[in-house]
Amino acid sequence: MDPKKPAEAIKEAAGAVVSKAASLLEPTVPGVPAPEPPSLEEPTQPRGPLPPKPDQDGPQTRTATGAETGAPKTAVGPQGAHLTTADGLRLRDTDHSLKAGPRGPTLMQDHHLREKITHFDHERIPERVVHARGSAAHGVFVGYGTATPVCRAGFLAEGVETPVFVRFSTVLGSRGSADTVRDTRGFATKFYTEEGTFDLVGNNIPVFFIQDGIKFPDVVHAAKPHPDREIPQAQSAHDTFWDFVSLHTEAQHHTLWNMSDRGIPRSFRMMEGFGVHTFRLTDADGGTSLVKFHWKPRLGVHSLTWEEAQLLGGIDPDFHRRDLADAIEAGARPEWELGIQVFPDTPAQTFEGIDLLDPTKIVPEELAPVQPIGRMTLTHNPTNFFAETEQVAFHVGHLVPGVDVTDDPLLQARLFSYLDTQLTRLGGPNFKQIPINRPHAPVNDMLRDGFHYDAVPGGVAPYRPNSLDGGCPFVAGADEHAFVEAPVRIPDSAKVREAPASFADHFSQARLFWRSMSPVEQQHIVLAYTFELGKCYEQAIKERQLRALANIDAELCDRVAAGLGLPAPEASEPQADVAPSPALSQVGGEWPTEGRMVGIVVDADDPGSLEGLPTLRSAVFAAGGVPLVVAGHGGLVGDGVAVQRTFATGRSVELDALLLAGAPGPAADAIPSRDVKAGAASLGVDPRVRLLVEECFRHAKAIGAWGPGVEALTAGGATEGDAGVVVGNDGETVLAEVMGLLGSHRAWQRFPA
Ligand code: HDE
Repeated sequence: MDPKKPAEAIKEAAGAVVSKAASLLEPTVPGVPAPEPPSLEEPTQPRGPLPPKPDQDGPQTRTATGAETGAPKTAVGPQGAHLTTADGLRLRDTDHSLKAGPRGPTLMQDHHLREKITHFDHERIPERVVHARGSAAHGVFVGYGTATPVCRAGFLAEGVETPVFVRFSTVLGSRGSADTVRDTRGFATKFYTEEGTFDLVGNNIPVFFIQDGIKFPDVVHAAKPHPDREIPQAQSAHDTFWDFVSLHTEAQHHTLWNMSDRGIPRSFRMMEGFGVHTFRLTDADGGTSLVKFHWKPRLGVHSLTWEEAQLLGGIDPDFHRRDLADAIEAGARPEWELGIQVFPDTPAQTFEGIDLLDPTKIVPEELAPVQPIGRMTLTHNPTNFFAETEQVAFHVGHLVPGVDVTDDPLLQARLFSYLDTQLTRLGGPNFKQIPINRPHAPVNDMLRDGFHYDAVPGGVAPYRPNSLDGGCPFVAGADEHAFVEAPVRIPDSAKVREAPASFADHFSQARLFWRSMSPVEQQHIVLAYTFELGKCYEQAIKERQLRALANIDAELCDRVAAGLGLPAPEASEPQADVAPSPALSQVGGEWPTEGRMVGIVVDADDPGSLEGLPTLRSAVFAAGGVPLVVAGHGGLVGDGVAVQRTFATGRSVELDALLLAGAPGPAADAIPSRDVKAGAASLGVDPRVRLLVEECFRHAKAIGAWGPGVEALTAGGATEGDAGVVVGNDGETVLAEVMGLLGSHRAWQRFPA
């Protein structure tokens, strides 16, 4: 690390660059569907396409070989005011096919019909075999320069700004699956650096199920839906998954993370990211270090409760996708610091006895602190999902000078897979010429032809050596930004299919993770195992998994066994006395609350409830939150304040905190046969409001009430004095306290011990 400059000063400078890079947007509640409001009647005056929304951005307009074109980004979208064929021929009619008379057969010569249908028939491409469900955003990375002593990569130098595109994903589900399932999340970042594209293709969990890439098809086949009935979708609560992980016990550490709250993140914005493998960095003099990459979210690491996750699967399967896009649209730009744990590059490639080539192991931050090296801010939503989020192609082999791979056998297999998979998914070898994948560095690759080749190479000699093209392209030296593999010495060895002895420890770090959790997090883990194993049909699989749990921790095993109604087995391996790593717990800190959803329940018929509502909304924005006004009917309330959710459309699980400004009686649609949430007939407060309070309370969210709102609070079973419940004289005072409580994410004391 560079000792010359105080880290805070560097971070501040980086922050200034980011704010400059991102244009300021007016705070807004989510749901602005178009750049300008549509007219009620169908428009008839020809006009060009509308511009993208202010929160959207697209790939830079580069040529297929990386040159800046200077063209506006709209140049790659539809042009002109009139409907045309794909060849630009203007069309007079797209509603009727060309027929032999109004009742006659359709004519083969109708090119427009055939082109329109043919293109439609081929709109779908194969989804990713894993990580099919994802969402992405554009942003900027600014290097602090603190990595320069260990890494020569230009994009890590102080103040260097690099455009990035980040895609978050679940692993198991299909493209249309729910966001909030219990699963690992992908966290893949494309840095468009001037030295070539660098991809950091990581996850939100720092370890992996397997130690050798050859097992990847096995773990994925086991975790995907059963091949006979193709169920269940997007989840691990089924026999084949637990069959595999209970037999292949190196998967136990990752599985434990999945069963923890990390498996159900509150938001992509509130996830850590990890490179998982150890990488090798090279400094300007060729010196090397081993490192692990970490993304640390500014908002902290937070999770849903399991009940929230399940409800959201039905109520808003797009919860994470919506949250990311809404936050960026609202100006709450997600931010992470990139950090590294640095280890000496010794021949053993271990640190404090931990094998750095084993991707089922972490190095606790207490042993090797994460040192910040730059900051990433996501500033814009993609303009088009397919063009960008679907077609982006990451690859762990996309490296830049200064960043190299290690011999981690999982990483080695990935180096093959990511090129290969795109051949099927993106239809040939030229996917790097798709706009979102185009490098921002000049490309002269001698790769030629194939499906969808966009570049138009001049010359006649795509080979080396040549004299016909003047010898071009030339190879570069290390001093001319060439990538030079670190000349790592390979120990004298024989060809074997075998793992090092150190890879045989499958339980000590799982135990370390379990022991690092707070009691409430341990409780969530026990419940998750009990739920998932409870969904398995085969008794033997449950028993086998309990044996693995016994080797992790006897108490964990006992508690899960009790829930399953099975005897807890004894450990079959000696248990290491591992020290906990407090950095692994998500509980106990204070974090910023930007972009948090604050519901404000009002009584549209009670002026007292609506008093000061505009000021309160502004105060929520000013505190960094996003206010959602919830009322008995849509449209406007009070002095023209827009309603975002009605009692019928709103649900507690969308909210991070709840403010009760009124105690509305049953609205006109509070009829169980119309809205199941209305439940049994109730007196006083609308039953949906009662449910809102009950659920927010059960999920340990901050709740505030004042004036008539106190009656709604009581109707939902909460009272002043309960943990995380604020009662005050006016909305703004209550809001201030509620936002303070939100800083710790939940009122943790409310969970049963
Ligand atoms: Fe991947 N993985 N993976 N993976 N992976 C893919 O590439 C693969 C692994 C990760 O948003 C695929 O373009 C193998 C570890 C992310 O587009 C595929 C092995 C980690 C994404 C593939 C692994 C990851 C992928 C599917 C074992 C965390 C989504 C489509 C050797 C460090 C990237 C694609 C995106 C995607 C193969 C293991 C993360 C098939 C063979 C470990 C975040 O190539």
